[in-house]
Amino acid sequence: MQTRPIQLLGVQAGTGGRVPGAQDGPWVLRERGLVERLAAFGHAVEDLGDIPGVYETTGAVGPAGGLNNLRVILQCNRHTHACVLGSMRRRPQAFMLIVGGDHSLAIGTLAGLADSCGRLGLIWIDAHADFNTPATSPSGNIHGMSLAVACGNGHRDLRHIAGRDPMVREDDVFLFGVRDVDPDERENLRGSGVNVSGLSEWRRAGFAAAVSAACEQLEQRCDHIHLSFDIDALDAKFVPATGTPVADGLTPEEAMEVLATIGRRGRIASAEFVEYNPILDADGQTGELTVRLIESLMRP
Ligand SMILES: [Mn+2]
Repeated sequence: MQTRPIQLLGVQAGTGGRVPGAQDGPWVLRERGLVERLAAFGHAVEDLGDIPGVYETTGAVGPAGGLNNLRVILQCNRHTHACVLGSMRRRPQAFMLIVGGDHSLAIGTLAGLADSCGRLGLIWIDAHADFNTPATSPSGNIHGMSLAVACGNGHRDLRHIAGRDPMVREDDVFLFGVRDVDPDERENLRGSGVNVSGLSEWRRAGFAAAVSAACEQLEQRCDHIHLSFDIDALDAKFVPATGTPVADGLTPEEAMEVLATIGRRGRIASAEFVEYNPILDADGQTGELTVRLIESLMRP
């Protein structure tokens, strides 16, 4: 990736999943020198600070739904939407880098991008499809619904954080690395236009080659390309400090090659790295790996 201005935003989303702790991800990644390490590459980093993940919402009106922590997640994503939208308008040439936080935060980032960037192209790398709706989710956890919401399927209040519904066209979404999908979620995915590569299929196609081909398609028809990277795309043994680890995933080397490939193509304009949970990270290994993954994307 060419050296360029970076707008860094932390989102302290921690109530989208079953295991609390991801809300501390942004500040632990900063403690590991994230800002300094990106600046050492020659990027001019503007640190926008963190969007809070917890709000006093007992006075708020509106249904709690069947969704866990819906009100607080709405608040967090509305603020994320406003911050991403404002940042993109103010510095349209800067790279927008978001660190989480659990994957529910993608609703706010994609909402902000959808309202500021024209036609959105999305590369989503994850062990899960995050394509549940309130009707199909076994848990009610919103971090498993964020891609569905962005594609226009899900709770109305979440969808309408953006002025555009859907935020992204299904055929402009490339989902890589999926290997843990709920039964009814699989039906949602089958009926959608999302381009899906399960982990084994992705391996057969070549990790870097397949992602490069997806980028090439998006470059031809989209105005802005965004990467949403869930660290549980990596094999569980390499990322113990994540809320929903899954076996048989990427090795760190494979993940870094994929990220370097996306960075080298040059058209990527924003990215988020999510689901790092420092409370589970006693030895700091997953935190260090997360910073190294970000470095792989951003290295000039
Ligand atoms: Mn995810």
